Parts: sequence; structure tokens; C-alpha cells
Amino acid sequence: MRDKGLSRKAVLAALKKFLEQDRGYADGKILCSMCTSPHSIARTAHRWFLNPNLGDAGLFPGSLKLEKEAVQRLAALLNGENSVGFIVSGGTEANLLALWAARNMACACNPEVVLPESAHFSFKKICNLLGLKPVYASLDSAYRVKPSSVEKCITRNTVAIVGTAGTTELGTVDPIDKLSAIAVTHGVYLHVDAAFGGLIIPFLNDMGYEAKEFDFRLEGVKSITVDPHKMGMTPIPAGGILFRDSAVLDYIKTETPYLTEKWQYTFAGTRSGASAAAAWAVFEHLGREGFKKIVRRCMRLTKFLSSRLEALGFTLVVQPQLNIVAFKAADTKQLVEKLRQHGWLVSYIPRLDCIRIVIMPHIRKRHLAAFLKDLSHIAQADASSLKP
Ligand code: 0PR
Repeated sequence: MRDKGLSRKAVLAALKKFLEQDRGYADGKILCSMCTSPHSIARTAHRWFLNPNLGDAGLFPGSLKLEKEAVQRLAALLNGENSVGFIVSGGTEANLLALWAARNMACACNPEVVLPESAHFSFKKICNLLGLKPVYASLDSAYRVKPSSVEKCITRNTVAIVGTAGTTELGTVDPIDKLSAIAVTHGVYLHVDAAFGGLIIPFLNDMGYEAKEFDFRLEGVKSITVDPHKMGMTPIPAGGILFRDSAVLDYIKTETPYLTEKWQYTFAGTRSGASAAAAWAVFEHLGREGFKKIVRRCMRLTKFLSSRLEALGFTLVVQPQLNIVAFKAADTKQLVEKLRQHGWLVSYIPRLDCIRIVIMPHIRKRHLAAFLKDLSHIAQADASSLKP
């Protein structure tokens, strides 16, 4: 650290230089992210609530109410009549809290968790932290977990089953109804990772898309991850964990001997009130109608992109269920690199040897038209290795 500090002006000028090195969402070239530019009301709410610490919530009762209300809004969306939960740092912490509760409830000596092969990599960290053995269930031809495989993976050591509603790589939705039935039959905890899909799927049915049930209407679902900092247009960090009811909380509580509240239930101690305030502000401002509009636009653009890719001769890995498009080329890795040289940032998924594009709210039709133009030029120039 410097002996003598710099002026505010000098510091801000230096900061700006760092900021300029970062990519922004505005030019629509980030096609690989599940985050987006926060909604303007979320930015304001975030600034207003920089002081509150939900880790010592007795000092900040207003922020605590905001967190409770934000959680209630999510619970209402996911049909959790008696749900409780928290606004946490993201999907990883939300999934961690769910499996922490499941493990502690079950008391197994050699605890195992059944995960779809498509589960997000956060579960690898969580298994490592919690001493859980991951047991992977296989997928069907549409990249959804096979219920029969899940059932075969269950042993007396199984403390939880996980299903994903909106997988990270392809946006597919596991058959949560079937997993719920299996969970009930075997008396096992079912956690649904809807970190991405939780703020999309509830709006799809009204728009003519087929969206299967994945929420607390299903008896076996004990917890759901749903992240405001993904499709909720809330600044990072803002994850969400909802439990079916408060009974679970006893299994993850820690006494806080000298704080204003007696118990803490999240992994993080000090937690910003800004995340809860920003999420609350977006929910209140957009309402279901506002979310529907955004989801409808993302889904229309998804259809636009996927049909144009097919027309160009590329192969889709699956027909998109949510706002994620995955496709293959003859040499997909090389295509990723060429697109990068044109400024386009897409994900390469090694497991499926495909390109993944996430149509987040910052993506406009003109961005996709420019992308498709560059893509067809690249493919024409190097037809032999890139055309599928
Ligand atoms: N569950 C699912 C289904 C996810 O897709 C993710 C993250 C998580 C859990 C973990 O959430 P956190 O990252 O909030 O802890 N999915 C994105 C991914 O891995 C996260 C992301 C977002 C990565 C933006 C890169 C990026 O630019 O792709």
C-alpha cells in the first residue's frame, strides 16, 4: 500500500482504465454469459443499500423485511406456500445450503448425492466441502436425466437427489415430476437447481411454450435454487435459496453468540443488504407482466437464432427449451476461435463439442443479425473445416 494516498480524481482515472479493459454487455458481443446488465431500478436500489449487513440483521430491520419480501415473491412464483429462504451470494451458495440441509437431515455415515451428468460444476465443490460422494445418473437423448438411472443410483447412503430446471450447458429441464415421485417413494430429499430457469420457466406456459412443473407443487421438492443475478437482472451477487418450509432451517443453523440475531442460516456471515433490495426492486417494478415481456423477447430471439443456424447448415444439439442455443460445426473449436477474432464471445462446451449461446436480456435482434453475418462469412471462407 502507498504511504500517501492518491487524490480522488487520480484514483478514479486509474479505475476507469481498469474498467475499460473489461467487456461490457451493451455491444451484444457477450453471448456466453448467464449474467446481464442489471435493470436500472436494481442499480439504484443497490446504491441505496450499500450499508446494511444481513449478517447482523437486527441492526437493519428494513433490509431484513426486504429480504423476506424478495424471498416471498420468489416463493409465490414457485408455489411455495410455506417457503422460507434467503438471498445469498449465488447459485453455488444456494445449492450448498440445500445439500448441507439434506446431508444433516439424513445422518448417513457415507453420504451420497445423485446428480444428473449435466449438473452444474458447483456440485463438485459442494460434494468436496460436505464430504458427499457424487453418483452420476445418465441422460436421455434429449439431454434430460433419466428417471430410471436416478432410481438405480439410489442406495441407503443417498441423502439427496438433484434435478436441474434449466441446465447451464443446454437449458434443458429434467423431468422433475418423475424425480419428485422417486424422492417420495424412497423418502429422499429432492433439490431443484433452477438457478437459471427459475425466473424463466414460470412465465412460459402463458406464452404457448410447453413448460413442465418443477416447483413446490410437486410433493417431493424440498428446496429450489433461483438466482436473481441471472435472469432476475439484479447486480451480482444475488442468488436465491428457497426451502419448502422452515423445518429444514434447524439443520443449517449456527448460533451467533453476540450478534443482534441469535441464529445464522447462510454460509456467508456478512451479507450485503443491497442484493436483497435490488432483487426486491426488480420484482416489484417488473411484476409478472414485465418478466413475461422480457422472457418472451429472449425466447423469440432464441427461435430466430436457432432457425437461422439450421438454415446455414449447422446442427443444433437440441431444440432449445429455454433461451440457450447449442450447435456444432465440423471443427467447432476452430470456429469458436474465429468468432473470437471477430469479437464474438461464445462458450465452447468440450463434453458436447458444441458452441453455446445464451440469449440474455442484453441481446438484441441486430446483435444476432451481425453475429449470423460474421458466422456465414467465416463458414464460407473456410467451408471445408467449418461447415458441418
Ligand atoms: N446452477 C446452475 C444451473 C448454473 O447455471 C450456475 C451458474 C450455478 C448453479 C452456479 O451459480 P453461481 O455462479 O451464481 O454460483 N451458471 C453460469 C455458468 O457456469 C454462471 C456464469 C455466469 C458463468 C456468467 C459465466 C458468466 O459469464 O455458466
